[in-house]
Amino acid sequence: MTIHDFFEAEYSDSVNQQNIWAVLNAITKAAVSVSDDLKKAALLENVLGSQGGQNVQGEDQQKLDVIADLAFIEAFKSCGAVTGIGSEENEAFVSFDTETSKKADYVVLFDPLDGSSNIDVNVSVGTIFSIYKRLSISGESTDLGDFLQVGSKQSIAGYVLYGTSTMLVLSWGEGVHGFTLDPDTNLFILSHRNMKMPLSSRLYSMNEGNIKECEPGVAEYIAYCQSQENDFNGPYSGRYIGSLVADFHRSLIKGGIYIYPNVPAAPKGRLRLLYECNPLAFIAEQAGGMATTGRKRILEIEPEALHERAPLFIGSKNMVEKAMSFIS
Ligand code: AFP
Repeated sequence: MTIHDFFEAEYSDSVNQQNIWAVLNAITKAAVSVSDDLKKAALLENVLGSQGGQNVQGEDQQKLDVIADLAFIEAFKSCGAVTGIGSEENEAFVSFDTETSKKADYVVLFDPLDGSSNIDVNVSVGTIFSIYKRLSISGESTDLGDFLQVGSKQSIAGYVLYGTSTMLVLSWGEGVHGFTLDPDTNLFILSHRNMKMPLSSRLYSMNEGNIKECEPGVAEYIAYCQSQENDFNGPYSGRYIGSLVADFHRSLIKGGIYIYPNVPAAPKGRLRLLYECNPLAFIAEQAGGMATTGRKRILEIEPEALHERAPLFIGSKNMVEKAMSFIS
């Protein structure tokens, strides 16, 4: 079943169905284009490598960050249902400001190419997105308030994983569903219906290079995972790809916990609340998992800035609860 047919059959809000499908359709189109670019990247000129600049976060921009950003912006702009976007690669939100888009109902926040430092070594990367209903008045330009909504208000959250296959995983608040791109037809086909995250597993995921720098509770939890005195009576396996989407997707399917805590180099965590933590938190909860800062539910944070960061403890419910029990 194609994503379109599944959406038509299962999405229960008939008033908004047509408009929000236009947004999702834009995402599938841009994802196919980015997936193609990634597959051919090493064979094309001017696609691999650094763009030579930094984004608003002070991180090196890869050429593919920019290519993916433009592909998604163009798809959203032309779909007619999006009034503006916020992206990791743009300092301010972008208001589309045509007569049609001023009347459009939705804003989208996204990270066009998460884990892009992994592209040159042929490791999985992803696109993460959040769709919200605008709060501003229809017919006027979108404003910052449309983008600074609490994560629990997301209309649809999801990600595209460009891995051994390209997959789109999403939730509109009625479970989590996964679609695999059929490269022969360029259609996303339902492959994972009603995904559920295992309540626990023996997998933990963290950049352990930071272990001596983080607060004691995090190091104590990792020591617990590595000890003989844990719930499995033996060491867990460590798995860290460095592409959040790929690390999260593994947890969704096999169970596990992913932790990116506060560290001195990133005192509020490294990951961005609005287009990394919130969408994945929404998916995690819909799949029966959990997402917190270590102290507070991610989906209840009132955002204050477009690119704000948050510490993230996400994954299997029992594991996130256990990790939190070590944090004072
Ligand atoms: P990039 O998109 O800039 O490569 O950042 C990737 C990321 O936001 C996330 O996908 C990784 O899990 C995390 O950063 C990796 O950070 P460290 O290199 O500090 O472990």
